[in-house]
Amino acid sequence: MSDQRLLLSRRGLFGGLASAGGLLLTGCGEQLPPTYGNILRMGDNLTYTMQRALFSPTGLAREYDRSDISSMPATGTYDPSRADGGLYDPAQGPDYARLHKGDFADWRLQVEGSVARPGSFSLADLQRMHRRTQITRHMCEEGWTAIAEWTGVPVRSVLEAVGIKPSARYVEFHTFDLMANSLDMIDALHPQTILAYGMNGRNLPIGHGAPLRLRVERQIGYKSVKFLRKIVVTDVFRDTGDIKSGWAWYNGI
Ligand SMILES: Nc1nc2c(c(=O)[nH]1)N[C@H]1C(S)=C(S)[C@@H](COP(=O)(O)O)O[C@H]1N2
Ligand SMILES: [Mo]
Repeated sequence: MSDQRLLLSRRGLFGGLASAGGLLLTGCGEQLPPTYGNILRMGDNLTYTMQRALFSPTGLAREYDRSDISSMPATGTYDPSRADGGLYDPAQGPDYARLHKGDFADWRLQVEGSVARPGSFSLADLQRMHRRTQITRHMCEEGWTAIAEWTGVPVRSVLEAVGIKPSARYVEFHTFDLMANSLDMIDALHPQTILAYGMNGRNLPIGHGAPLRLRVERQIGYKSVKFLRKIVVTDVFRDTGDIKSGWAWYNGI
């Protein structure tokens, strides 16, 4: 409890009123995942509750040495502008093609929802912010794992820059393909949850999510969405696609 209070009440995070009531996990009821009650997602109840009970909210996923870096396949969508690859979105694919052609100079990350100062960030803006590099193991739900080095800005720093409102509970990540995802504040504010623009010391390659992808090191691979275009902070949980397509919303590792 006191850990969470510390984690969530740091300077600068709130752009609205001082009360943090909406963010604190108070009592057992709040330890249930937002998917509670969905019969198809009963497993979430156990994994979410157990993980939250067993692990500190700030506990770090293991980090590796440079010598541990392995090859990593680009999977799922490998280029959102290609109609034949992965989860192509006809509404976003052409935009992605145009931005890619311009070396992402015109790309912006929109940040909106329950925030005091909605706005957008260019790649250069994000690269000027707090930077974190981490070498971690990616674990895909299909069974393979790979180790890579990721460099980016903590989601926390971006949320501090826009100021989340005290009622804010979830952070949604929207992409240039048909993939989207959301995190609760514990995972969104975790120090290893970063928006990565670098991989293994270079710019993030297209196949791995250029120009910006999420890295959520304490959850399974599909939560680390690639090709980001928009972040929406919400007060209530909305299914961004996991549940209607049969996946768990919470999948801690
Ligand atoms: N936008 C988007 N993000 C995505 C995917 C995708 O198809 N589209 N695939 C997910 C899955 S299942 C995995 S395992 C990882 C793969 O990351 P990689 O292509 O960098 O190996 O990205 C995840 N993020
Ligand atoms: Mo995956």
